[in-house]
Parts: sequence; structure tokens; C-alpha cells
Amino acid sequence: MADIRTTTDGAQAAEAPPSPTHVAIRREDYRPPEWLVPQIELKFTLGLEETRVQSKLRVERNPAGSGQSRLTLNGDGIAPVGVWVDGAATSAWKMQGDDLVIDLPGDRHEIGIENLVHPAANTKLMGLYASNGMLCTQCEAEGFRRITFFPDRPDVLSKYRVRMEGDATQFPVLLSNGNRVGAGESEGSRHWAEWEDPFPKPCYLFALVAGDLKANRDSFTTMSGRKVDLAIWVREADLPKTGHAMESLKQSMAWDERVYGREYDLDLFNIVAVSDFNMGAMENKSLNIFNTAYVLADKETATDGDFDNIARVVAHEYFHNWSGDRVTCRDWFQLSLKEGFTVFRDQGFSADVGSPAVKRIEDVRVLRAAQFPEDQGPLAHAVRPDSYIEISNFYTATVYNKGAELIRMFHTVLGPEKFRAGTDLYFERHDGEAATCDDFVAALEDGSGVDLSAFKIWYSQAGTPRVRARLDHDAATRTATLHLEQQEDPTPGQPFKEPMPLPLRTALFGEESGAQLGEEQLIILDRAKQTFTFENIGETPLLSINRGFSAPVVLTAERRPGELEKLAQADTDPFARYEAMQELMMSALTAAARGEKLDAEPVIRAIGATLRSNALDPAFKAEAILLPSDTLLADRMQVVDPDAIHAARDALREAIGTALKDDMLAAHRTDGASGDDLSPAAKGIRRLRTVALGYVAAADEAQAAGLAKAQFDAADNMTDRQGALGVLVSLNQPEREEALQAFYDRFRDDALVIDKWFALQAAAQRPDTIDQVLRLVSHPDFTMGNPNRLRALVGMFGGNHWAFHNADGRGYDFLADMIIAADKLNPQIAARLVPAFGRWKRFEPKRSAMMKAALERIVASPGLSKDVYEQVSKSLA
Ligand code: B3K
Ligand code: ZN
Repeated sequence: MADIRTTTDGAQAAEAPPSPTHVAIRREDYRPPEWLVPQIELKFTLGLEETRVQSKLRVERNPAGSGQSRLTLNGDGIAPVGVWVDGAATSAWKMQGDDLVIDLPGDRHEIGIENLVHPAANTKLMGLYASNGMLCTQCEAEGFRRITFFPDRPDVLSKYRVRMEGDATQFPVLLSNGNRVGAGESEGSRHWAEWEDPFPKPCYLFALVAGDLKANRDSFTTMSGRKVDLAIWVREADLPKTGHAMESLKQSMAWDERVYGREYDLDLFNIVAVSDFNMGAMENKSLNIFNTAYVLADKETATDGDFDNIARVVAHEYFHNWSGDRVTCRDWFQLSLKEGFTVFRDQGFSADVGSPAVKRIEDVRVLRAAQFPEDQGPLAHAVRPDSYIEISNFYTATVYNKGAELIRMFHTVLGPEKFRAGTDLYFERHDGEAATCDDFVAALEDGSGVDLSAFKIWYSQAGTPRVRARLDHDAATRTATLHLEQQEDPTPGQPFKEPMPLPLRTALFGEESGAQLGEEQLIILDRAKQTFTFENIGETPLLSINRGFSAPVVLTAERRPGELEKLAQADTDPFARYEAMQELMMSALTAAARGEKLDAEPVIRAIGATLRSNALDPAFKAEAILLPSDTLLADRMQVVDPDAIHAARDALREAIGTALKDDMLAAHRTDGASGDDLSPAAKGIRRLRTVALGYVAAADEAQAAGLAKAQFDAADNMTDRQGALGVLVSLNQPEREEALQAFYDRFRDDALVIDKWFALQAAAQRPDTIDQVLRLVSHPDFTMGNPNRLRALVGMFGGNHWAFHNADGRGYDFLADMIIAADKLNPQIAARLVPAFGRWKRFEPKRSAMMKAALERIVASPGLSKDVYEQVSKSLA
């Protein structure tokens, strides 16, 4: 960023040891841009090996700047072939590191630059790169500077005119943002197209695609009656797999009109699917680029989870058109302004098109699995971070998912109408601007008339608050008193913390009657210690607190024996019921992992009652009977011993499977869901089938292997097939190999399904998983160059708690080797593998020392990228 000073001193020292080359950028150093670029014209002469880029920038001195005559244009790995100022070639420019600087005499100039890029050699997949013979771009966060020189910061907004020219056979389709304003043939077998985007945008939203693609075309008529042409571009063979993505797009467009009053603003909306992509998808204005994994689906190759993820990601990227594109971020510290809000919006969409109760449980499961560990480890950072070395490392569960929880708290406190008044004002007030998180809160406050200032601490204070609750009951006075305490633990760079406002939806139920006692209350706990009184409580109450997970906290309540079991049956809030089950399981598991006797009976009774309930649907049952993961259990242990955790979990699974085998077999036999039925009810039946099969496997391997193989062979859909294989991979039965081979043979030409084949084996709960993974790295289908494949095998293995933390340390050696090797190709993806090592200090001494040694080996490897350097050095600090 041109005008943000870099530093190696001060606050940064608390977070990462200084490096001579990798320096921190700080939020407090933000300065407005010195120069604005209202207009840019780009010309691309396309080639896979080499593409020529000619750019023409209209630059204007920013009245809000400090008056500098120096124009700094960011670059990354590119060199100018020529530079022009106001039409005249000039040599009065110089390189400052990767950046091009020109001293300009006046207030307005036209700058011309020509440079070359090499898409096929671009293994970072940032900027312009080649994938499967096509060309595409990824510019967020700082990829545009790998295409051409530009003030690569989100608060410089420009109107784009883009011309591209290339071989018509190799690149029959030429796409960019906005509207196509011209096209034609040129010399030889070449052709060209010209695109113009009427909406000013930051360069991170620029996109270009050139390739041999075919479109699934449809249209959507907006609420004001405008027809929008929709197209999903894929390789011809993949066209039959685009129907679900298209339906999801149309549903998203209608939902955003209905729920947020947001109408689409151009006549064209394109989605392009790419096989090599660093993340899920990208919201480039009117030209979204997607990882194929979030576009392509049919029932033979995609699971119900895949279908749901496609709908979620299509919605998320579409919603960015307003929360991200029309209103963008002032600087990258404000990333959660668009990401937290857009995740909250996509969660609302998925809840509305599916089951709201199950969706909330899933969202909390993701938060606990991905964000809570972040908050408790060395990489903890605020939703609006204060500094970064590499911004790509901050596309985290904290910025996205905790950011969404923060928006959810605003929604809870304001209620839907006032929240909507606030978001309407936000979009109206900041349309066409680059805004901040403070601007967002101010708009919510002004739109709703409610003071939200106390909640702003959620943007700046990292860490998950811990809440302790105790409920006393005085039968004589018929009052119940709720004693609450909150505690915020130190995180890197934040040794002292303030109490935070925690909105806790709370209700009481009668222990005897099971009936709700009075209305649900929204309690705001905003001090370190507080008590709340409930009047007219005649019978002994059960405490249902943080219902719907209204605050993203770790809450422990003092419970009488039997209280959780009763709540699990009586609570009227589905999330609270699920939570009561989880707490019941968690207390049995943590006790057993500490070496105490396993008390499985209360869990068995609760699961049995859940399975037999006629009032609950299968999807909810499947969620409610799943045991907390090894990783979640590890979070609750003082000293983490992965073997003890795993043994406790295995013992409880076996006890449940044995005691409830008939119920599990009945749940597994349940049918009535045909493979192409994607209703929430059918998905629930399939999910419960496989979860129940897992419990049967814990009780009787041989019987489960037979059932799983039968399910696998008979499956007419990927959910049942993958579910069965997911159970089989952890068993020592002959059916395992047969099914793995059959799966591979059938789907060997389908990259996304082969990703599943790798991922299932990396996720297997077996003592020899590390051996299997080491073998799979040499499999001819394994490649580090494709992010999906690397994530499927290596990423999945890093998340397999028991296997990765194998006592002999080979898991650590393997992951360190992979990070070092992947860093040479694609630093962004390599850095994403580092957090598996993050909480090394919490492990038993032997593993802790080995994890630390692995991190030290990585940080000592020569030529480390700043991506990996930042994650590893912070992990060691
Ligand atoms: N905004 C993109 C993420 C870009 C990640 C860059 N490292 C996708 C999304 O959140 O919608
Ligand atoms: Zn996003």
C-alpha cells in the first residue's frame, strides 16, 4: 500500500519477531491516498506463456492527501517496458523495491505503462494465471499489482474499460467486469472484446477470464422489473452440473431483495468456474470467479453438504455485490466490514432455504472448530486487526465467522426491523464509498436510534470471553437469582482486557413440570460480575442460557445432576437442546480423558430419548447425537494428551453403540429419501443414516462393515456413498479396500471426487493414517500445484487431531515438509497449513517439543515467504 508506513518496531514486537524483509503494516498508520485514479483503461494481448498489459491511468491529486507530488504505483514481480506521462514517453521514473514511482508536476495527469506477465508460470494463483488452458485473475487482496502497476489499495476507486485480444480458438470466450461494449475479429485467427464497468471499484474487484468455456444461461427479473442475463461458464463437459448453482443464484437474488431490499444493478451477471483456485470464490463486480468445488454438482458426484455449500457460497458472493462491491472497505483492516456482514447474510439465506435450527447448530460447530482455537492460540487477533505482515493471513475464521457473530449480536439487540433500518441507511449513506467498521456501527445506530457504542469493543478485543453461570432458587420468596461472571484471557499483544457486552437469551424451565417459567429474557452481561433476578418462580428451575448461541462465548454453568439431561428433553429452543446434549457428552468425555471412570449412562439415556422422539426431525437428531470432536475436547483440557482424548471418545462411542444398537440400526435402515430429493427432510434422513452407522461401527466393526458396503454399493447418490466410505476407511475390514478401489476406479477422471477420495483417507481414525498419507503423497494423482488436492490430503490430515498428533512425531515432520515445499509454489496456501501447529504450548511435553522443533525448522528454511514467516514466527512467539 502506497501510503501506509511500514515499521518493525513498537506494537509489532509483541506479535512477531522483526524480520529485515517482512515488516508489519499498522492500522493506526492509515493515511488517505495521495493520488486518485478515477479512470483506467487496460489492454491485454493474451497468451498463456506471456500476456502484454498496457494501461492508461487518469490520475488526480487527492484533496484529502498531504499534497505529495510523488505517485507510487504498487507492483509485484513485474517491470515496466515503457512509461508515458501525458502521452510522452519518459524515463523520469524509478523503481522503489517492487513499486514504480513517478514525480508529477501538476494535479492531473495521464500515465501510460506497458508491462509483461507470465500466466503459465504463476504458481501463486494471484494476479493473472493459467488454469486448464484458460486465463483468469484473482486480485483480492493484493493481486492486481501482479498484473500492472497501480495504487493497490481498496480506497482508490476507478471506472474500468478493458480491451482484450487473443487467439479465437484458444480463447473463444473473453470476459471482464460490467457490460460488453464491443467485440470483433482481428488479424489471423485472433479476436477481441471490450468491456466497460459503469461502477467505480477498487482494483481488487477487477477480473478477466479468457478460455474455451460454455455457459448455462438463464435470467432473473428484478423487483423493479429489469431483466438480468445470468450465465455460469464452465468446461463443456461440466455443463450438466451447473443447475444447482444457477437455482441458488436466482434464489439469492430474490432473497436479497426480500430481506435487505437490495436489487442487482447491471444487466449481466457472470460466474466462471476454475479448477485451480486459492479459496472458495471471489466477488469481482458482475464476474464472480469460483472454485469448481462451489459450482459443479449432481447427485452422483456431490454430497448434500456440497449442495448446501454451493448455495451458501453462490449466495455469499452474490450478496457481496452490495456488501463489498457497492460499499467497499477503506483499508484491509476493515475486512470484516464486508466479510463478517456477508457471512451473516449468507447464514440467514441458508437458514431460510433449509432448516434454521440445523443451520444454527452447523454455524456454531464451525465457529467452535475453526475460530475458538484461533482465539485461544498464538495467532489470535481482533475482528478488526491492528497490524499484519501479509493480509492474506487475515482471511480467517475470526474476521469471517466471529465477525458474523458480531453482526448477529447487533441483530439480536436491535431486532429485525431496526436492524433493517440500520442496514438500509448504511447502504444508502456509503454507496460508492470505501467505508469502515465504525461507519457501519454509526449507520446501525442512526438508522435504529439505539446506542451500540458498548459493542464496538468486539471489533478490537481478541479472545473468546468465558462466562460462568450459577442459578440459585429461593422457594420461599419464589425468586431465582442468576449469578454471572465473565473473564477475558490475555491474547498476543493484548495482556489486559475489559469486560464485554454479552447478549444472553435466557429462559427457565420447571424441573418437575418441564414447562417454561415466564418469558425468555435478553440479558446483557456487561460487567465482570452481575446478578439477575427472576420473580415468580415457584418450582426448582432449570437454566437455559445463551439460547441460539446469542453470544459467541464459552459458557459453563453449575449444574445439578440430571439437569442437562432434563434440559435436553424440555428446552423449547433447538439450539439449547443440542447444547445441553453437547455439555452432557463433554463432561463425560473430559472426565474420562483426565483418567476418571467413564460415566456413559446419562449420555446413553439422552441419545436414546432423542433417537426415539417423534417430535424431532432426523436432521436435528443427527446433529444432536454427534459427539464433540477430539479438537473441541482438547480445548477443554489443561494439558492436551491426544491419545487420552481419543481413547475417551472411542470408549463413549462404543458404549453408546452397544447400548443403543437397535435404535442405531433402525435409524440406519430409515429410508424414504431418494437420491435426487434435496429437501431438508431427505437430507436429514441421509445424514442420520450415516451418523447411526458410525455408532454401529463403534460397537461391532464386522457388522458395520457389511452394512456400510451394502450402503456403498446400493447408493444412488454421493451422500450415501461417501457416508458409507467415511465409516469404512476407519475400519480394519476387507470391505475397506474394496470400496476405496471401487470409488477410485469409478471416479478417477473427476477431480472433485478424487479430492474426496484423498480427504476421506486423510481423515481416517486409524493408528496408521500417517502411513497411508505418506503413501498417498506419492500417488500419481497427488499434486501440490492444485489447492483443492493439497487441502484434501494435507489440510485434512492437519485437522485429523489423533492422526496428526501421532506420538512418534511423523505427522509433524510430514506437515512441516509440506509447508516448506508448498511455500515455494503458493505461499498463501502453505501459510494456511501452519495453524495446525499453533497451540503447541498446550500439548504434553514430548509432543510440544516436537511441534516447536517443526516450527523452528520451517522458520529457518531459506527464502521463506512473508505469508509463512508471519504465521510461523507468531506461532513461536
Ligand atoms: N473475498 C474473497 C476472498 C479473497 C481471499 C483473498 N486471499 C471471497 C469471499 O470472501 O467472498
Ligand atoms: Zn466474502
